[in-house]
This record gives sequence, structure tokens and C-alpha cells, in this order.
Amino acid sequence: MDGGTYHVVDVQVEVAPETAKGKSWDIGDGPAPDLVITVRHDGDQVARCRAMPNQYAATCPIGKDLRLDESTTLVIEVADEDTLVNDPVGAATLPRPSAWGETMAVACETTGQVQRVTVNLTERAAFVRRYQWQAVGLGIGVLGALGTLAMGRARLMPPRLAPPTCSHCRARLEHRRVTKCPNCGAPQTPEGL
Ligand SMILES: [Ca+2]
Ligand SMILES: [Ca+2]
Repeated sequence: MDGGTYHVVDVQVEVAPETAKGKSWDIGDGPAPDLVITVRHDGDQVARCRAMPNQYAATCPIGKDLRLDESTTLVIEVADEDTLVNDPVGAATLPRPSAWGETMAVACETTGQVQRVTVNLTERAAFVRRYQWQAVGLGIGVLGALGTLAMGRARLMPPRLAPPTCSHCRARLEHRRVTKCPNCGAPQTPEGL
């Protein structure tokens, strides 16, 4: 893949069942870790997720457009949240785009007790295209609704009356209350009388 702006959907994390010392993450009822995931783009925090307690795997939603190229770094830090000081679990780094292959679910290089991290991406262009079409569809829907309203309105308006004409010579009359045609002199029956 080429470097560029990508829509980062989420990050999936899996950690080892035990600490590096071969012990459970916590003592007592919940030996599994209570994962906290921090995602940093060039050092800036872009997401921080607290997973369900006592899980070895978690998904952290990101939903952001990020520049990912040969000179940027996306690092995922994983810790087990404890009462006083968190246990660091390890970290993962998104490889450079040239190493991604064709997949949009990119496996990261991991350290410590972090076993697997996948960053799910969509190409921003594809993402924008998809939502553009939804926006166009919405636009068409709105226009359609406005059109229906306009037609309904037209139906409610009273029909336009034809201009009055002489009953004998068909000459146009000034108004509907004329009693005598100014053209042929034929008597008219004024309307409304
Ligand atoms: Ca712990
Ligand atoms: Ca725990």
C-alpha cells in the first residue's frame, strides 16, 4: 500500500494469558487483565479505550482519518489496569504502508505480553465515496419529498379561470360583470348576478 490518509476503524488487541513472569495478571477473583488501550499517532493520543474487565482480547474503536506513511508512527500501548499502578502489558507498532500488502486489516509488530494487534483500516477515498453516495441518495430523497410537497400544493391551489368572452362573438370582455358586449353589442348575462 502507498502512504496516505486512511480511515482507522478500530484496533483489535490480544494479550498473553499470563505476565512475563508466568503469573496471572491479577490476584483474586479476576485473574485476567483489565485492558486499557492507548493509541498514539506520532506521539499524540488519538484514542484511549478501557475494555470490559477480565478479558484477554479487546477492540478499541478509533473512527478517525489519520495520515499513515513511511515517516509516521502509530503505536498501540496496552496495560492491565490496577488499583494503584497499572501493569504494562506491552505495545504494538503499525508497520510502514509498504509492508502492509493488500490487506486493510494490518497485523502489527508486538512487544511484551501483547500477542496480536490488528489495525482495521479503510481507504479514506473509499470511505468518502461510500458516504457520498449515501449523501446523494439522501439528497434525491429530499428533492423527491419537496417535489411531492410542491405537487400537493399545486393541487390545493384553485384552478385558474379562463378570461371572460362574449357569448355571441367570443370577443374578450374586460370583466365578468359586463352586461353588453362592447364588440358586437350582444347582451351578456353577468356572472354572479
Ligand atoms: Ca494486574
Ligand atoms: Ca482482572
